[in-house]
Amino acid sequence: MKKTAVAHTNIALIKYWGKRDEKLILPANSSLSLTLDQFYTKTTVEWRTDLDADRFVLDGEELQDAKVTRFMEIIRKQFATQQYASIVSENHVPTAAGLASSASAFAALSAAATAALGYDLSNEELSKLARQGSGSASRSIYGDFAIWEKGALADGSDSFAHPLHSNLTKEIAMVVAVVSDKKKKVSSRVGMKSTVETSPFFTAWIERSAVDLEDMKRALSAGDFVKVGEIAERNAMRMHATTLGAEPPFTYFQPLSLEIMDIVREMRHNGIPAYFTMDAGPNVKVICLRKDEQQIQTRLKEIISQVYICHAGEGVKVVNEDE
Ligand code: 2P0
Repeated sequence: MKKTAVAHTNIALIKYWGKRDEKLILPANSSLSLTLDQFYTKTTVEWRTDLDADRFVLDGEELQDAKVTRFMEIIRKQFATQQYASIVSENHVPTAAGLASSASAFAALSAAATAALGYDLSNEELSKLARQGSGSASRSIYGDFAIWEKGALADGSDSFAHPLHSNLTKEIAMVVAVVSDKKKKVSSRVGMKSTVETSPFFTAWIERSAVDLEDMKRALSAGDFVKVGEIAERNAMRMHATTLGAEPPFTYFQPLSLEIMDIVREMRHNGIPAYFTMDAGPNVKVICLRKDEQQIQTRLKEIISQVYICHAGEGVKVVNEDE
């Protein structure tokens, strides 16, 4: 059977940084994200009896991708099939913006692959499965805000995401500033591992991110945007601080990233509630209210050409175009 699914990227307000189990992709800390409406992956999976290996085509190009191959093996084992699949994926992100994400990719692949096998999995089951492709994909199963619970069990059965309600969903925006479209020097997987193994700041990061998460949950349920922004910004800086303590030290900051942070602080000084966050790359995401998004975009466009306004997006969906 052939099925197509669509999943959106998400940006963490409380970051996932560090694994407690590399193989099962179990995180050392819980994380919290906002799914975005602008960037998504659309994936079609067809299980076939005439293939002797999976075929993966991304944006029209046939690829060998170790993460995808490994993930398809997990699916074959879990759902007891011996068939291989044709996987055709499209990333709907601005070309060469460095915004394509493994979160939307593995969320869409999980939904399409299991639907094509005839399963109608719950979001919890999908989240657990997507997590094994890429950790952050566990959160892209849901729209709006989601929390990925780190869980405590060794088999990972309690490590999945769930949605979190906040009345800020309709007011919050993210203005994404594309600093560089170059492939990152240190992938998040490698960066995380190095941080866990060598950074003396990692223990402090884990302790503080638990506190940040509790503070963030309270701020989101109270609808306190300023608190949400402050907590997200400090959490991101704490995550990035761990990389400077790694051996060898590394950073995702580039001069332009720092310049944008200064602009955000300057806008804040001038009365616009705006806060920044960054992931495993130099792009900066400005967390703001919808009413200020245009003004922030205009200001950032003075120094950077690609600036995108995003709002809360939807969770993963199997779409009806294969019947
Ligand atoms: C996050 N990042 O919470 C954090 C913040 C990057 C910085 O999740 O190894 O691609 O596949 O589980 O999910 C990026 O890491 O890593 C990420 P794997 P993933 O969004």
